[in-house]
Amino acid sequence: KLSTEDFNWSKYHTLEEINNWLMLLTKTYPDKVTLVNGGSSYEGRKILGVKVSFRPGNENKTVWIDSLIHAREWIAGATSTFILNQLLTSTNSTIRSTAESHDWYFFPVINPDGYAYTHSNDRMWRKTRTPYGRCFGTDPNRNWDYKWSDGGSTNDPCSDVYAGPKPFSEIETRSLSEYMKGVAKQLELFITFHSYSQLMLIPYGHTTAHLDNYNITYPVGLKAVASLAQKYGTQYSVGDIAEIIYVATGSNMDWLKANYHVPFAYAYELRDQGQYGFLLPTEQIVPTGEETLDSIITILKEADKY
Ligand code: ING
Ligand code: ZN
Repeated sequence: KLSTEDFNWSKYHTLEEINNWLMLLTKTYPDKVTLVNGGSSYEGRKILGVKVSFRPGNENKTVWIDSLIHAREWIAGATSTFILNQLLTSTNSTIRSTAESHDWYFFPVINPDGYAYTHSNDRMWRKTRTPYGRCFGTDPNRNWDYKWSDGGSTNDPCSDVYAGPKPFSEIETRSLSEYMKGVAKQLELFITFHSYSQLMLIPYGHTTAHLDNYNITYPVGLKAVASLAQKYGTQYSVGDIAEIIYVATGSNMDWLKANYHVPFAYAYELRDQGQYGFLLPTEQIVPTGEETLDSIITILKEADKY
């Protein structure tokens, strides 16, 4: 019989393994973990997530964590599932109190078709799998309806940063956005995991102008990356998307931040800085998860003051 013990962080898992583990969690922690359906994909898969609440019924400050909007960024999914597991099983008192004083939404694989394709056909696939002429896929992090196609994307369906024929052309982004609308008002913190480069990115991607509460989110980001560095010395930089990597429009983070004013929103570019890139060795999954969780605990310690 399958148990949650059969899932581990010594390897990268397939979509099926991740989804089976999420379903197992709801059976193992029926009063704390609820399976939620965030939407669907072009090829008919579900975008599965879980809601975690240790004090159901209360209106707790809520954290959103998603990953694998880009299929090849495998460490992103391994990190979000690692953190989810720690929140449920850790006996460390700081982790326990952070876990139990918030509600959590986890969506480990928000581009399920692309992720399945990185296992079956092309390890370096990034986009969805919708056919567009002789090419496939839209960049799901260029397809959201805020400043859509306003820089840092293309109208070429063969490009890895194709914005799609129109905003929310992809069922993945359209259906997940509908789900997010329902929970957005409760969110204190939004986190989306990407790889790689070791950066902590703050909205927005269309402009280097600082967002309204940059004077709070930037220093909190600096504290977060300082705590991230403590265990393994991993160095991150913090800044605006447009300032510290490149102009990029149509991301899920910018759409959420612009429409719902979620106080804290960060996109992580996880390990490494290019030595292995998307092919981060499995030995680095656990350390990446640990240091990233440390940074999230720091963010919440600060964010809860506001
Ligand atoms: N980087 C992200 C990308 O979509 C990003 C950076 C994050 C842009 C959040 C906008 C918003 O290009 C990778 N590696 O995918
Ligand atoms: Zn990415």
